Amino acid sequence: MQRLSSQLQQSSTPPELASLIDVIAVACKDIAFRLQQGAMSGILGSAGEENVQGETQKKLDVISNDLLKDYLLSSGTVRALASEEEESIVAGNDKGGYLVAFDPLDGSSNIDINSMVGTIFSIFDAPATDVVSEQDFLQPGRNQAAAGYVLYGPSVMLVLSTGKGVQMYTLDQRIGEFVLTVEKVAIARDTKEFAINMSNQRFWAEPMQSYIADLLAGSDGPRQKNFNMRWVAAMVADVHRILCRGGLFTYPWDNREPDKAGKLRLMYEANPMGMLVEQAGGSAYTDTGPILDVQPEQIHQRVPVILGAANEVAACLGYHTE
Ligand code: AFP
Repeated sequence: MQRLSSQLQQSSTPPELASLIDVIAVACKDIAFRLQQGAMSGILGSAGEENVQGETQKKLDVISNDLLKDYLLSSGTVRALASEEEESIVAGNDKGGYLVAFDPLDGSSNIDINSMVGTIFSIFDAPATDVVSEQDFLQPGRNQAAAGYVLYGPSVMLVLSTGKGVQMYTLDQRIGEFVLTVEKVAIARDTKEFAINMSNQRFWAEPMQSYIADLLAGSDGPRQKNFNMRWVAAMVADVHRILCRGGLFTYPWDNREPDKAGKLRLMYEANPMGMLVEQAGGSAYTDTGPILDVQPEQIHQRVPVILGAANEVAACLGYHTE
């Protein structure tokens, strides 16, 4: 089985980018260990603080954020970083070749019920300028040099794209290394499975209500086939399922907070997942266009998300253009 570092070398990944990805992998192995210790590692429960999103932080949100920051800032490869848990960007090494945006622990409301969570990361080339600012992060996701996530599930998996398709690695606990287990991820164009939080149904815009109603109508309805539904409440786990067996995932705009474009964050959730899904032959859209073409306006910007099987995403978008 090929280890992560040799696979990156073999696929001609720029050495500094390969080194950065390896650092992220090491940091996530450390997070995985603490998660697997559960209650014994004192990581459960709330940290008693709110983050910049106004969300109550779990202890492991704080621990994983601090851990990732330490690893990244001491790697020498990171010019600056942005995190879901940090109000503004954190400057790194002046000579660092990359910018990193990350969600240190996506799905953290699942921690205390021993359900799946993950770390999501997005990597851009550092700017040529002397001084780095938030403005340097505000570039469309199509510019990403790499994107990926680590899913802390029954097995710990690293899923990665450097722009040459999508590969999956599994943590081999015997040697403590990520080894290549899927060389080329491909999402089927059609599906019979969708993921959405149905409890928000009455708050969605009419096109999404109509689209989902037609899925639920099954073989008796206009789609003339039955659909299955899944919702893990961790984007990283729902997207992993789609990369493994297809499907459509959406977290649409809703009118609970009409000024918010959606719940998911562009820079460190929608963009990295959008790169992975597109590189695997799927589609990733907001309700108006490809996620990777969105010009960001601030690092914690939110967007509505519709991603997965290309034909099913097109079918969903069709309700929005009718
Ligand atoms: P948390 O990290 O606060 O648990 O939120 C996870 C998330 O951002 C994303 O990973 C899920 O798809 C989505 O929120 C779940 O949202 P709901 O709890 O509203 O279903």
